[in-house]
Amino acid sequence: MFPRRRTIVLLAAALLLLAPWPRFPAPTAARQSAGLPALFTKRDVMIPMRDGVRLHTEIYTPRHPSAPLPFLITRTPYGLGDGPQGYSRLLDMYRAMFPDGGYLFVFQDIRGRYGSEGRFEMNRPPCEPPRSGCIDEGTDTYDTISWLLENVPGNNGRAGMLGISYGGWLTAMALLHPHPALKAASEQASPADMFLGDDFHHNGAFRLSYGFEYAAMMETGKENYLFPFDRYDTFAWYLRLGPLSNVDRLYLHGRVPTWEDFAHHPNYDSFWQRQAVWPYFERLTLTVPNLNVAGWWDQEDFWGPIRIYEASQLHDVHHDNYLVVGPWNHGGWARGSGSHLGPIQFGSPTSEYFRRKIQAAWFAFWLKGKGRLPLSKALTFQTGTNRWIDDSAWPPVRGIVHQKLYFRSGARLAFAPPEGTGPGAFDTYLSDPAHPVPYRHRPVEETYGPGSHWYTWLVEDQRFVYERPDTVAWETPVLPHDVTVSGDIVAHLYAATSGSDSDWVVKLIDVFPEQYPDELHQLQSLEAEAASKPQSAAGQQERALLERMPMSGYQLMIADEIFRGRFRKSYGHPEPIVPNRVTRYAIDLHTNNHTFLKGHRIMVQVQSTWFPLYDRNPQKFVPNIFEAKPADYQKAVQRIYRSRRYPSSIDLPVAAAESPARQ
Ligand code: PG9
Repeated sequence: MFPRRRTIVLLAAALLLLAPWPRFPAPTAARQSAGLPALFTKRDVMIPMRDGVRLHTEIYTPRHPSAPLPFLITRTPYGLGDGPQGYSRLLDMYRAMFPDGGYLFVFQDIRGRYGSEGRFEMNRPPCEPPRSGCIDEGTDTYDTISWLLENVPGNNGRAGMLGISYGGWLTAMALLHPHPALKAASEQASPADMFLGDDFHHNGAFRLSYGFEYAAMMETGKENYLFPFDRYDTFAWYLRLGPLSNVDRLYLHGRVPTWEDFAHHPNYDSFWQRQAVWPYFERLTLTVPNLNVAGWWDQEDFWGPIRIYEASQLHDVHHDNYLVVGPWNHGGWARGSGSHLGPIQFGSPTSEYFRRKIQAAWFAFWLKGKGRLPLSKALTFQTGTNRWIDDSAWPPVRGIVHQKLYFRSGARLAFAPPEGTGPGAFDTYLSDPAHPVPYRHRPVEETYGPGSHWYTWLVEDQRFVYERPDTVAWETPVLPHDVTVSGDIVAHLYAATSGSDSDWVVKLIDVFPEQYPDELHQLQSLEAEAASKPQSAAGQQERALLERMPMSGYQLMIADEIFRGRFRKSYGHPEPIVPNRVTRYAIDLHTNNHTFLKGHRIMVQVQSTWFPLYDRNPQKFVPNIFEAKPADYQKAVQRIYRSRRYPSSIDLPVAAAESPARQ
């Protein structure tokens, strides 16, 4: 197929699991794992599963334990990423848990990946109901725990499990039929449904660049692999690719199973349904306390952890279901200080806080009987005001009023509905698949390639597409008071297209003041820091970033989503759109906790392409977009209505005290 680039294998794993976004370089591996051999002894074992397959596992035992210890297990498809002393770099993520005596830390390659035997299957569906001879990631975890209890001395008979993303999904799988010794878990950024909301599709729209690059990375060999693009700007590469059928014809030749699944299951059929985890959680009574963790700007799996939390709520009779959401990108809570994401400042080290005060306390409470639970139910970081809020329910119900923010004439947004403008009032644009809207600034580097801006694209300043002819926008006047939005946001679009299929992208944006007061202050303090610590690379890079991306007038996406029109009635049975007929779309913009501060404005942008993250909708209905021909891709005239009869709007859960209705 294509040449392997083993030299970057570890880099990809590190990008996925360990490194902060590449603008701010990670500490070197040597510095990261410094001191670990003095603290732990390492054992490398192959643990047999019930079908005879053996899984490569590393076990780290504290050198001077004062009491029997619980296991803390992380399973991964990305390799254990040995540092220079042969110690897993994953161990470094748990430093906040070392001081109180530590754990018997266990890291395992899953079936078919890196040092483990067996066959890898992407998100292998669970054996449901369990039956003899059937293996899944849950049975592999179960067998691992049984082996550990019998073969590792000094354990206290308890195990905990956590992981991020694929590792979060593996943790979720372990909760369906848990081992009796599994006493605490933390599912972090687990995908919950690859067709509806996570890595591979959102509302049925295919995540082209992610799906293609991830499938190639995982299924070209046993170890991570980066596809050898011949263009640095992959926007240009994907555009030149043409229709999706060219992926197999030119590059993959039917050899990457997950790509074949994408192409042969274009609708929400039993393939995707069996793999989706949220329905299993809807039927489950949780018996293991689980801390679901998500990041507001998670570029991969925000939908999943929220959906698993919501599904687990249905039968949470033992009060075992918890949620933490912070101002993070994918896995951002596990690394760095979390005091900012790209240029967005949070006023405190949110990731360090999570690791020390929440995650470490969570496992110490359940596995060692130490301390107190660090949250009552749902701990969310409210952006804008930049503070943690501990709620007894999520979404919060008390003190919230649901307000509609209407699209109005003159590019305005208002809490009052349109008046007397008749059915015909709309804004219009031409969507051309030959000139799609980029989802992030070009050049669009390879997703996990060196220098990639993938990690922060959700906080990029949206001015780079604002006022493009194929993007429309509406905004409020400058807010005279704070508007806090806590809970679930839904966009209601009344839209028409001249085509017979269409994508609708809705972005809810916080527009910073034109003279952003903090900016000068931030620059001054960074300059002072750089002057006092000339070696401080981070300070210099931040300053450069601030200088390049001034916050004055910044357009920060708070919520966003795409909807593929063919699925408006059913994800299983797509239907053409009637051209030029006004059609109503309800688009879930997910849950949030954000304050649009006094002096800011609220903006909504709508567009019909988001490339190459999402494949281009041909805008002409075809049964399977993976088989669309070049001639199927057509321009379409799009209309977004904002009349009394067709009042497009955004439903916002607004803090009652600040509700515009009460002003
Ligand atoms: N978002 C990645 C992933 C998880 C599960 C399946 C496919 C992709 C990850 O970061 O692990």
